[in-house]
Amino acid sequence: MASRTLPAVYPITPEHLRGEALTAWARALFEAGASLLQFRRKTGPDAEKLEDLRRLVEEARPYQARVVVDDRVDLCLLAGAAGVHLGQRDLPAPEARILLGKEAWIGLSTHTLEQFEEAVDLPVDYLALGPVFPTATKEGADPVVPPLVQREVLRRSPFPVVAIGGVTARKAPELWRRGFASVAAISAFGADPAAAYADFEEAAREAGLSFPSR
Ligand code: 3NM
Repeated sequence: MASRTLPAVYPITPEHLRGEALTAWARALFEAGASLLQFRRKTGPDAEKLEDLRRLVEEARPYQARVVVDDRVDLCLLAGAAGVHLGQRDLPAPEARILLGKEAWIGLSTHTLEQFEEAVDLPVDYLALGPVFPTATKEGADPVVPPLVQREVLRRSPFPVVAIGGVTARKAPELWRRGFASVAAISAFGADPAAAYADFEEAAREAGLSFPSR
């Protein structure tokens, strides 16, 4: 499905950003050209998550950008977000697909070859594989996926694969060259998202990827 093509860069919201600070952070990314954003919030009240997510979905609309929600199918439905990114302990992808329908984007996190093998027949649009580098952002992150496993997943995956974990604009070209369709990051976009996005864009151009920006 052409409309399901993943952009080369996939920013994820930092945990600490709330309310207007979060909206401003996202707006800077949409302005800079980001067409896909993940809302990730592990802490705090659900009502606050829903309110912030609704604001992000509104913010994305004029840019025709998509907001995907980490873990939470219920919040995705309530906010009219574009899809959900599932972890290994969330609702199974077939059940998420039943609730969200054909049009929704569904991504799934994988961390091992075994998890990848279980994912290949699932009704998902993309897989994430990570961490590809050490990361301090995710609590209880898995061990770094060995390069051999990365290669095997990239060789066999029927879905586009997103690299995650410790990704920076400097490290992104190596990942695109390995065959990752996209790179996802949190801390790389933390402080100055527009400047970070521009760095990724420049790295992509140097790597010979087409990189639409507004
Ligand atoms: N998932 P940063 S690593 C959210 O391995 C997340 O699946 C991971 O943050 C995985 O870009 C990770 O700051 C943290 O390293 C990514």
